[in-house]
Amino acid sequence: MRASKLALATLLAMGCLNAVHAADAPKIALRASDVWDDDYPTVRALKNAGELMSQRTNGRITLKVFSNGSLGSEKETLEQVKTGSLDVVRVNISPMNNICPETAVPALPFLFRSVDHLHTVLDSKIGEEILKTCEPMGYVGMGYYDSGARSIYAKKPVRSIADTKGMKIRVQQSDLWLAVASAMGANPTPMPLGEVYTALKTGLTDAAENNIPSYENGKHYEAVNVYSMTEHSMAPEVIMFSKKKWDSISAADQKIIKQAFRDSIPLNRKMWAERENKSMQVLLAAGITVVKDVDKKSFQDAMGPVYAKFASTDNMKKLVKDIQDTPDTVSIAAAAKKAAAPVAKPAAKPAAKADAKK
Ligand code: GTR
Repeated sequence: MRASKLALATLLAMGCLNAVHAADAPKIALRASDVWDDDYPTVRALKNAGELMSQRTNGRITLKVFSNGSLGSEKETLEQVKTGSLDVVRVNISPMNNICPETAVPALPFLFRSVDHLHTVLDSKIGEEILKTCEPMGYVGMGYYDSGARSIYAKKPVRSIADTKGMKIRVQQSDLWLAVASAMGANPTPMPLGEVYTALKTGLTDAAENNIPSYENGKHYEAVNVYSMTEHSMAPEVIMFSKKKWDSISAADQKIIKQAFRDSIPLNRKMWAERENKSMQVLLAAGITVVKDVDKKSFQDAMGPVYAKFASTDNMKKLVKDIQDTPDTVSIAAAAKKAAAPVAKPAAKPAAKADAKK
């Protein structure tokens, strides 16, 4: 015992402990799930996180990404993550709402004023605090990916809340979304993403709501061809790690894994912005009608009951207020990039012109 303590002390003194740790550290082969295909910004970012983990550990920690929902729907894969049969899942924050109620806050309608506002909040301690509330439920939040703004699509234009009255609309599997659609006067049907195309095609629902890339990539535009820019929610995507698995990983490896996910966020944001543009081009080329003159205020004014029900506890009210009070500054990553960028030289004064005038 004394001898091994002595050996440890010697190793510490020689600075060899890291080398010993690396040699002894176990191989970790992680599995992740995503409902979208390999080209989608969330899947590409997950793969990037995997590459970073692998590079930083000489291939000791790996992440295999199962795309296209091959391991199940978001609800099903969240269950697998809880039991530990799956390590990581990337989902929209909405299917988490019934699991850890604070996650309903960033999905609340008309909460974020801009993408900058959203990024600033998610990058701040508010974003971290919301993720932390899921740990007792079996999920360790690794961070957020972009999901843009969600709008309604149907066979007819939606210009104000009068147009959603009685509309059969598909919503995500979350009580918050049932309440949002009901507040719009619509009849909501919750279902997984994989069933939306058929529901729209067969008329089981008249409408759905999602961001531009989902409307395009899910081919939902083939069934209903009017996209109305209600932009009623900016519910972000989240990456959730199985708490069961997490607790079996050393603190040093946890740090590497979490950092790799964090470092994949700027790439995700860049790819997301590009994808929104690309998807819009595809939709316009397909002859989709995009309605921009939406009376958003008519929707916003109806959301009081949703806030009353879902921002009900003191903590949730505080989160809402803290978010509203957060200024629309650029996100931490963008600010750092801006700070590092060379300052542009001021344009030369038009001295000659002034002189000529004299
Ligand atoms: C998308 C999101 C998916 C899924 C989907 C939905 O924006 O990327 O993960 O949650 O919305 O509406 O089911």
